[in-house]
Amino acid sequence: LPLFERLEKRIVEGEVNGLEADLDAAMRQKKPIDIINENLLAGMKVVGDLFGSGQMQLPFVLQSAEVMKTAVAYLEPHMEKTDSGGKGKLLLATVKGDVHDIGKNLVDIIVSNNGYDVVNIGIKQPINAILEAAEEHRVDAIGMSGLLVKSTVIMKDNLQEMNARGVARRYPVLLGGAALTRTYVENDLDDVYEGEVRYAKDAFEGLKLMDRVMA
Ligand code: B1M
Repeated sequence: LPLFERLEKRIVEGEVNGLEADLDAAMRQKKPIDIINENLLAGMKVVGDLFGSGQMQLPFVLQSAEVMKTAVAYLEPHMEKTDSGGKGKLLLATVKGDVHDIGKNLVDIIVSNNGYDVVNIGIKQPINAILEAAEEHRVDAIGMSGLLVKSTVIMKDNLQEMNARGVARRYPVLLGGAALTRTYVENDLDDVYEGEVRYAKDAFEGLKLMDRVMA
């Protein structure tokens, strides 16, 4: 198989042997971020479709996710970075009950490579933990990720809880993840939250929103 098709297939098949050599070869032809967006994520999409249609079992999905993570970690040091940090601080968490973190961690990479400080507190984070960390680190915005349909409900609950605690105007909120839609966030959730809530379809939109929050 040609190099880029082989990379996509490595994600689908969860095949890590020879991955680094392929990534080295790929980096001679395109930027690491383009390899992620154009090839590795294409592989994850196939995995999602196969799993969704019952043609792939969960342990294999996990294996694919591990290869994806290994690949991103290998590419990360080669990505372009602005050398100055300190543009602002973003807290990132995957919401309660949800373990999906590949997207959140991509947001972390893109946003922190572009001059922001990121406090990434991981997966399955209840609103208490999110707000405690936000307070402790004095963040400028809170980013929540979640891929399950039920996570979209949790996000709504979280926003309501932030209203109730009187912190909505203090924290602009960025939301992302496959189960969300722009309309749901910009219409429904915008009506719920007393502060600013925005939808990011990908990590780059997350960065753009951070730029807007800090402007
Ligand atoms: Co899960 N899973 N999974 N899974 N999994 C989905 C989400 C699913 C759509 C698959 C399917 O059925 N086709 C489905 C959800 C269905 C639903 O809710 N209606 C599903 C299911 C059902 C489950 C389990 C319930 C399965 C089970 O146990 N029976 C279980 C849930 C566990 C839990 O959370 N409690 C489960 C488990 C897993 C694994 C552990 C095996 C693994 C996750 C490993 C990991 O993340 N460490 C996994 C995977 C890999 C997937 C799919 C196949 C791929 C997800 C992914 O990493 N995509 C996924 C299929 C799909 O999404 N269509 C699926 C790549 C990633 C880069 O995309 O995270 O969307 P994404 O991020 C994007 C944007 O959304 C955005 O930026 C990224 C791109 O730049 N973005 C943000 C994301 N967060 C953002 C935050 C921002 C801004 C942008 O600002 C804050």
